Amino acid sequence: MNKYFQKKIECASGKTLRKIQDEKLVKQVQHVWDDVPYYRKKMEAAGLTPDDIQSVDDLHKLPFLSKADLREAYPYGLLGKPLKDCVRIQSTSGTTGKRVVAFYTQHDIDLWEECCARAIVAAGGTKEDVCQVSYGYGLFTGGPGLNGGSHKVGCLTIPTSSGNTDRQIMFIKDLSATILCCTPSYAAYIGETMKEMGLTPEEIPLKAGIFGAEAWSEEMRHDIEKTMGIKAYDIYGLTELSGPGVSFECSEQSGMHVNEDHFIAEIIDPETGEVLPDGTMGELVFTSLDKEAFPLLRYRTRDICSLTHKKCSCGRTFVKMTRPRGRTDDMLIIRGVNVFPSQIETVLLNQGYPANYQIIVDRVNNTDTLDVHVEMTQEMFTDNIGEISTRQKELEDGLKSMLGIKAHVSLVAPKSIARSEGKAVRVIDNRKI
Ligand code: DLL
Repeated sequence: MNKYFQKKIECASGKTLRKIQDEKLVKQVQHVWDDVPYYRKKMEAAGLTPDDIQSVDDLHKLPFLSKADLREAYPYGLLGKPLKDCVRIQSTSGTTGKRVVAFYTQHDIDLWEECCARAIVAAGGTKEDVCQVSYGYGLFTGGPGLNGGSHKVGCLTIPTSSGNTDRQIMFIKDLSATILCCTPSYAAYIGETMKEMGLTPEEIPLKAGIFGAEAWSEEMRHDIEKTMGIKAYDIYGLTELSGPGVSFECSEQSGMHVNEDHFIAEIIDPETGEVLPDGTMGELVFTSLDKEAFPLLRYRTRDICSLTHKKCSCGRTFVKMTRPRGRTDDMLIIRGVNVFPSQIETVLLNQGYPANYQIIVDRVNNTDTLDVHVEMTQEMFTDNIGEISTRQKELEDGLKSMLGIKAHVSLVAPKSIARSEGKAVRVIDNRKI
């Protein structure tokens, strides 16, 4: 049976949704024009006034906003409300430059938590459930977002945050947690540890997982589902737009429904900015329709995916986005060829390896090199050199046919690659150092 947190809106007709978006967009454009001088200047530079935006059909006229704008406007330049009306900030880790600091009014937080509640209910959550939130808490949006969503659904919430894996497993067992929320790489690690403890899927009380915040593959989903005996749902979001819950997966597990009453999604050609049709891969762009404190219009996420309006068996009418295959800034260009870490992961998992790997890119004698360190499972582990080199060759062949370029594979001992409790760091690009 399909369940909804807010059925009326989640299953609204296309016409109703469109009307909501038209009305909210007009209001939001007026809001940024009146209250965000940075945005007003951008609109003026594009020769626009709020009158030019009468409906979603006019969205394409608005200028894009990018991470560079956020950096330039840091920290208050994009604020849409006086600070006295804001109640919280969240922030990104800032590994690639200045942190993004996003501001929230209480209204913004309520809507964000509702989005997360929709995701939890779509994963089968009810007030009978025990929801363990193992995303990091604090400045990162994962913990606070899912925590708030879990409260709204009425689940008993266990706010473990990330880390201390033995304690995570203890709570799952002792308090019979039924839903686990964390990054997919941490879920894989928790699953691996459970297996080592001798726990079978039948002995694990979990029934569902809500995993996101980083790119992961279908193969990784199957592995986690098998180890824990659960159904694993994807969830997407970014700090700039609120956090997790911008989109979420339903029982069909084939892409994530965008909460279209709050966000308009577009796919553009990252080079030209041209809006692309359904089914075409490109850069995801979002317009937030109700954010008061940090309203972003046509924000370029740098995530690569496509959209589909195909009817979904769950009954929701929201457009679906495919799982992001990576980010434009994640994409490695190796000897002129575009390579996404997710493509490498697919080959590894298809050949029975765990998702514990590291990609090392370097430049030697002016030529890019691609080395992939892959962990063997305990069952594969051997000191038979011949067997290892046969395996390495098989992986190199698989990578060649997936990527079109040669990669060098090194098989390494089980447990020799560091595990992640949050977002995994898979790529070391020495060319940038
Ligand atoms: O990662 C918000 C989040 C928390 C989403 C918990 C889901 C669950 P940021 O730290 O700002 O926010 O990072 C946002 O992470 O632009 C994507 O590149 C990536 N990302 C988020 N969810 C997914 C996903 C949170 N399901 C950036 N699949 C985004 C692939 C994802 N990438």
